[in-house]
Amino acid sequence: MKTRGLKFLLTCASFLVFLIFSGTASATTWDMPTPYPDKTFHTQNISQFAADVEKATGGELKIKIHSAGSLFKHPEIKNAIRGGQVPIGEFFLSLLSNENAVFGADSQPFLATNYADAEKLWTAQKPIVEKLLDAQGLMPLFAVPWPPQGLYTKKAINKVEDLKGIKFRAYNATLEAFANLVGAAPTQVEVPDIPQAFATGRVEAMITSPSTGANSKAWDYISYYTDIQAWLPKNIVVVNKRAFRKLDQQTQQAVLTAAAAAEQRGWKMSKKETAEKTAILKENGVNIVTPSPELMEGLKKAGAEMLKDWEKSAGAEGAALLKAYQN
Ligand code: PCA
Repeated sequence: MKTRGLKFLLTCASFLVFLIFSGTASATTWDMPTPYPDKTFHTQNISQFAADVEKATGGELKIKIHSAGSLFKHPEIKNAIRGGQVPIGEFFLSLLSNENAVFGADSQPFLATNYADAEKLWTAQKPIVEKLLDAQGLMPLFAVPWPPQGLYTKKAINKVEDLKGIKFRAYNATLEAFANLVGAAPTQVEVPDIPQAFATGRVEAMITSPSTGANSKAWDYISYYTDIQAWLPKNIVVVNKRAFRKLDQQTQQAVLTAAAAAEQRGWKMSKKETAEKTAILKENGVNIVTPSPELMEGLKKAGAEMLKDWEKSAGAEGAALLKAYQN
């Protein structure tokens, strides 16, 4: 009786071991860092992307999302993918403008200020971005814009001069340069740190989307949202090419198919966000302001100056991009 019980137990144990090994032998898990919090529509979109991949591959490829900069800090994500510490990740495309100005085209003030133009700009920018990333062993999977960027302030802003000396939250070098140009005092702050930066007085104004403003409860520290629709910057999802090639053909195809769907869905989500999140700002007592012609004229003047500098630093590739965009 005793030996029979033992035998049964051993059979169970070896069956369990078999199950564990057969389950993990071919299944792969990819860690995917993003700088943005869970409730961001971009993060919801990449979660759906991960679910689509898992479903299409019958669980052979799982993508585990690490949100709000919890695995890698925002400025480190691109190099973590490049170095193979993670196979895939999401970041703000124009953060790479220090490598090549072409990466920053979508953050140029007043170059593309609505979804139709943003789409045209991405079509012109994409082949160059693909080529530049390919040279680093990276492959872009999809890119999705944030809603048009607006101005959040404590006081009403009627002209550019009203921004003088204001402590300003920035998220990339281009916004920092823009803030400096209009006389504000910029500081870099990542999205998860926005409420803290306002609460401690480190910053007192920002330019960002209705999404990020509403998600960070802007009404707690500002009273005016001026709808300047200045640009539509993008997030990009990038994969390490070596990691991608390790997948079998079918799994690779599943990733590409889910990525194409994510890009389409993401643009739709972004458009929907614009009105929805502006309404939430309003419901919570923020004054939604149409910018004065004088303010717009001043901001656009600064934007035009920046575009000239951008053209100089973007060289032949930048010129080709602008030509393709303006055609
Ligand atoms: N939200 C992100 C990027 C642009 C946006 O709308 C941010 O504020 O950092």
